[in-house]
Amino acid sequence: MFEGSVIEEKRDYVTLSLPALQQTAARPTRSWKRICRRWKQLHRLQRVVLWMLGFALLIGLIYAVASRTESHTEASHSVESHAATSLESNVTPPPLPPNPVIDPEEGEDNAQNPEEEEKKGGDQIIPPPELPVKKNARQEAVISAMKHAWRGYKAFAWGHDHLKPISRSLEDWLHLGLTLIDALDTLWIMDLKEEFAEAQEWVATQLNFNINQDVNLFETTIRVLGGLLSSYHLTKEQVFLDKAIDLADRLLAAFNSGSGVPFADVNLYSRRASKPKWGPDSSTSEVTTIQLEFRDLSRITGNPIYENKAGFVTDHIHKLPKTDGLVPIFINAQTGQWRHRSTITLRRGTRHYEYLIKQWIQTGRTKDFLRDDYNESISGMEHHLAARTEPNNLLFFGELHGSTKNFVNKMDELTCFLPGSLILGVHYGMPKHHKRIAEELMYTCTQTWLRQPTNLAPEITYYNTQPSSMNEDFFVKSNDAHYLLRPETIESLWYMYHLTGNKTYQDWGWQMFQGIETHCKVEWGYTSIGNVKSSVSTKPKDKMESFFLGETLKYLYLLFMDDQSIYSVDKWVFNTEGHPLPIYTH
Ligand code: DMJ
Repeated sequence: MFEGSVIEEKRDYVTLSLPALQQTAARPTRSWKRICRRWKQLHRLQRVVLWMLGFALLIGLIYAVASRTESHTEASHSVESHAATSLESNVTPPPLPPNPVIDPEEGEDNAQNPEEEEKKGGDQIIPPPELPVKKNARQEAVISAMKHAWRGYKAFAWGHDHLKPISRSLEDWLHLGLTLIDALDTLWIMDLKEEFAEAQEWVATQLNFNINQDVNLFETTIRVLGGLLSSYHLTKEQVFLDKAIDLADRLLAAFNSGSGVPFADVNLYSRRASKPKWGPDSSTSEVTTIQLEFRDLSRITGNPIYENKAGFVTDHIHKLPKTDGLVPIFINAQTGQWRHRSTITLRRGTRHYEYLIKQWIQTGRTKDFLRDDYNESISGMEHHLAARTEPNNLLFFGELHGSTKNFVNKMDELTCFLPGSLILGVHYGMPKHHKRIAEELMYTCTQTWLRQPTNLAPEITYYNTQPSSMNEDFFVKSNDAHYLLRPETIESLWYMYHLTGNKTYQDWGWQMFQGIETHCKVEWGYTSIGNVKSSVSTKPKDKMESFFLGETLKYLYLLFMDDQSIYSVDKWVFNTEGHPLPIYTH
C-alpha cells in the first residue's frame, strides 16, 4: 500500500514536470549572454581560480562515473552467474553427498582431541564395515520387525532370556539375557546404533557369569559365546572379548569327563559339570557343535586350551564307528562311546554335519579329514535317509529309529538348514550333485511353509511315500503343528540366494515373512504359535525365542540385501546360531 502511493506520487511528478521543462526551453540564449558578461567583469586571478575549480570538478565527475560503471559491471556479472546457477539447479540437481562410512581404524588414527574422541566413543557406535548406503523396501520391513521385537523385549523382559509378548512378562532359562546377546550382531548388521549401544551397555555393566546356575554347554556356547565373539569381531569392543573369555573359562569344566567328550551341563559358579537331567548321555550334535566358537576364542587370545578341548571331540568322533558317516544321536561322556540302539536322525544330528564342513572352512580348508567325514555323511544320508513323496516326487530326509533302524517318514523344520550347508559345500568344491540335492530339499522345505494357510512351517512334517487317497505329499499331526519362530528354512534360503543369485529364493522368503507378520506379530513383539494349519485358530503360545532375533530376522535381512558381498561366505563362517565368525588360514 505504502509503495503503491510512492509510485502514484512519482507519476504525478512526471506529469507535472513535463510542461515545466517545455516552458524553460526558450530561456538559454538570454542566460548565456548574462553569464558571458559577468565572466568578462571578473578579475584575471578570479577567472584562473574558477577555471581550476571547474577542471577539478570535471575530473571528479569523470572518476565518479568510471567507478560507478565498474561496480555496475561487477554486480551484473554476479547476477548473471547466479542466474546461471539457478538454471543449472533447475536442470540437474546437485549430487547428494554419499552417506559417511566410518572406518573404525581410521577413526582411531585420526584422534586429534582426546576429549572429543572420548565423547565420540561414548555415544557413537561405528557402523558395520562396508555398510550399504541404501536399504531396499524389504530390508526396511525386516528392520521394522526387529525394532518391534526389540521394543517389546526392552519393555517387559530387559536382561532376561525370553519375552512373553502376550502376557507382557518374561521367562528365564539359562539366566544369561539370551535374547539380548543373540540379538547383538543382528542390531549391528541392521545398523540399529541406538539399540546396539544400550545392549552393549547392559553387557558391560549387568552381564554376570558368576551365578549358581546349571547351563547347557551347547546352547550357552552357540548363543552366548557365539554372540559375544561375533560382536567382538564386528566392533572390536574389548568388553565382548573379556566376557567371552570369562564364560569360556567356566564352560571348560564340561570337558572334565572320563573321555574328554563333554558333559551336557555346567554350573557356572562352581564350575562343576553334570549329565543332563533327562538321561545319562550327552547329545552327539551338542558335543560336536561347539568347535567353531572355542577355536575362534583360541585364535583371538592365543590361548590354545579352548581349541584343544573342543577339537579333541571332533578328532575322537572321527575315530568312532559310524553308519556310512552317519552318527547316532547320543554319546556317553564318561566312556566316550555311542549309546547302543540310538536313533539316526538329522533332526538332532544335523548340526554335527554342519560343523564338519564349517570347521573345514574355518581352518582354511587345511584339515581334510573334516571334509572327508562330511562327504561320507552326505553319501550316507543319500543312501539311508533320502526318500521321495507321492504324488509329486518331493525329496525329503527321514529317520532310522532304534536298534532295528526302521525308516520313519518324518522330517523336522530343524533339518531344513541342510540345503544351506550343502550349497555352501558346493561353493567350496564338494561334489556338484550336492547342488541338486540342495535345490530339491530347499523346494520341499519351502512347501512345508507355503502349503499351509498361514505360510508358516510346522515343527514336524510326515511324508507320504505310497500312493494314498489323500493325494497329498505330506501331512501334519496336531501335536506337531506349532511354529516356534524357527529360522532353518530361511537360513537355507539365504545361502541359496547368496550363492546362486536366483531371486525366487528371495520371493519365497518374503512370503514366509508375510506369514510371520500376519500370524505371529502381536502388540508387544512376536509370538510362536500352536497351529500353522489354520489361519483363524493359530493358538498363540506367548513366547518369543531368542533365535528369532539372532537368526530368523537376521537371515531375512541378509536374504533381501542387494549387495551380497558384505557378509560373504568367503569372509565369514556363520555359527549354528547365525553369528558370523572370521575364516582363518589354517
Ligand atoms: C537355534 O538355537 C540353532 O539354530 C540351533 O542350532 C538349532 N535350534 C535353534 C533354531 O531353531
